[in-house]
Amino acid sequence: MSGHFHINTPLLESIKMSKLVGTTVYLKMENSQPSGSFKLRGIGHLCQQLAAQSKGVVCSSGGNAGMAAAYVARKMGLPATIVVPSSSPELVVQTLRDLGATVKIIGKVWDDANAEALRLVESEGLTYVPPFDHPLLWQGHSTLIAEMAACLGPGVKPGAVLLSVGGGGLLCGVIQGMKEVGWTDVPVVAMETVGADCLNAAVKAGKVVTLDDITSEAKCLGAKTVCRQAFEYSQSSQPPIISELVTDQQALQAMQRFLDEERVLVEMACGAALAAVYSGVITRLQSEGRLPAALGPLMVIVCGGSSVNMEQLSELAHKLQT
Ligand code: PLV
Repeated sequence: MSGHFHINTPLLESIKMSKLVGTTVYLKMENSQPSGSFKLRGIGHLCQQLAAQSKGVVCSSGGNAGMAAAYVARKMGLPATIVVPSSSPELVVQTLRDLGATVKIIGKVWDDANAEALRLVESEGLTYVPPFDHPLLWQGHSTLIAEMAACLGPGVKPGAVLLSVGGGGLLCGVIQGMKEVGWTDVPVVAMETVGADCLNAAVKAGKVVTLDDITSEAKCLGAKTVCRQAFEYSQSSQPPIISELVTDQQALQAMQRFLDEERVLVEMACGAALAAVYSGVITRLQSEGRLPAALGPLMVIVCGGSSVNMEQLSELAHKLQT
């Protein structure tokens, strides 16, 4: 993937988290991508493949996919229209405008915004940039696993990979990358918040299901239906996927603790993954025998932080009363 837009992000050891779980914890700092999240990997790749001759791109997004699409379009000299739901914070809309995008606020949740984006593809002839459901996105996201493997060195396998799930694009990319580097026996802990739990609901039902509504504050995880490929991966055991939930309160507490201890502000979508460490999900899985007691290094994907600022953080704290 030559001439790409994303950067090779740092892999940092967290002393405090390592102490807490009793194994080395590595943080893959995707929040340090120029657009603020891992989405730049997949969307950069997709746009390079599909949008070179385009008259413009349109992306439906809870925030981060839109920021990545707007960033890439700007670099490619293309106009970008980003459709976000009304649940997206004002700071996201402002960032998108700063990136030169046209912003449309449509509907209550991402699924509503997506219907409008698809309409614009038809009526305006724009190139559709999906936020999570496309093989080119997964191929782009998979590069983060190749980077991790290169950092760990030959022959070193992690104990588990920890990430959060919205529509499942990150999960698909990570699984693809893990297959490529031979980590098919390494479990993936897939985190969602209660109320934005489309993968967990599908795993429980044994089929893809559509949630009635998104009631979690982790709006960037707020897809009502998980993509089919992510569900299919969850049904295979190579690698095994463990789907777990935390509450919004736990995700928020994780954000606050990460800010205090690691000096990095991330958003709720990312707090969901961090909460697996801070709220004891990893140690519970070990005690249940679903993760080995002697766990190898834990790889945590710090997926993003562009949908939050200090004002937003205190609003969340107020709303969730912690
Ligand atoms: N956010 C998507 C989908 O929203 C978006 O439009 O930006 N972590 C962060 C910081 C994210 O922004 C997202 C997705 C995820 C994790 C989950 O990734 P996914 O959707 O590929 O599972 C509705």
